[in-house]
Amino acid sequence: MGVVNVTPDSFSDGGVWFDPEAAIAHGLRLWEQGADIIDVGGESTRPGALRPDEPEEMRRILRVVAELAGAEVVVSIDTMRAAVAQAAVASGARIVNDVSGALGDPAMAEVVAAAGVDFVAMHWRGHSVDMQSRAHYDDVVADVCRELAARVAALTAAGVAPERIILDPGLGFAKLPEHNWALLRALPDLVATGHRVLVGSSRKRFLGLAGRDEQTIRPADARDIATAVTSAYAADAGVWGVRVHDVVATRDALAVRRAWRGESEDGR
Ligand code: PMM
Repeated sequence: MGVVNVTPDSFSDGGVWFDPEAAIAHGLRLWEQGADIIDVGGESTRPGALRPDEPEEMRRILRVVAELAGAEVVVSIDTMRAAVAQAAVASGARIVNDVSGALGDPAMAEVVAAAGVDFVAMHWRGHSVDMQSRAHYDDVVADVCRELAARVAALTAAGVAPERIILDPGLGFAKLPEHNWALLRALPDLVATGHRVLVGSSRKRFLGLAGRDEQTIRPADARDIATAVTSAYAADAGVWGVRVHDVVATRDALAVRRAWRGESEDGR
């Protein structure tokens, strides 16, 4: 899954693809580079971020979704708003990626159930403005698995088919670095739920800190090698997808993994 943030303020690429034309061109480029899905988002979720209002979020994403979908690209819409999800699906999006797991908008589960599309339910504890104050766990793996299971129960009760639900541990969302690493180690537990699993480690701060400290942390634009390594390990753990900014690096990592294992190309 390649990332197209149509935002002025995302932590890793904020502002670069804010112009719709640039965002569309970027999505097409990531698709040509071998992404299987392009994830279009109009709201930054960086720690401390303030939310755009709904008309502004719609304005940012709708043309980008429509043009990419019109070019036969498989598009997911990264939104916490039911109305935005609904409009994006009407414009051709095939997956709704909700970092709040349908907690952010009480209408989301019903909209997704009615649309009959895939739904990414990410682990989330509250909006970005103060989410890091919620990074408290007894046992991060058990707590995240339990809170995700509660989302699955709520979604299926609203009519979402269980096989449509993709689970995501929500790396960096109300998580400290040690929480992210524990969740990555426990990916097989999430895979064992039988749901498809998506992982979003790309360019996140904890990867900048691997083997470094606060003084020597890799900047966001120097975290793509670290990201690609996590893509290969995530594939080993059996995940369905990885959400990344640099598609070429992850495709390379996955090609090396396949060759190492004596597997053939996956056809794209
Ligand atoms: N992370 C971000 C945004 N959307 N969606 C899913 N499913 N999982 C994630 O980990 C995730 C996400 C934040 O990263 P960005 O600002 O680089 O897009």
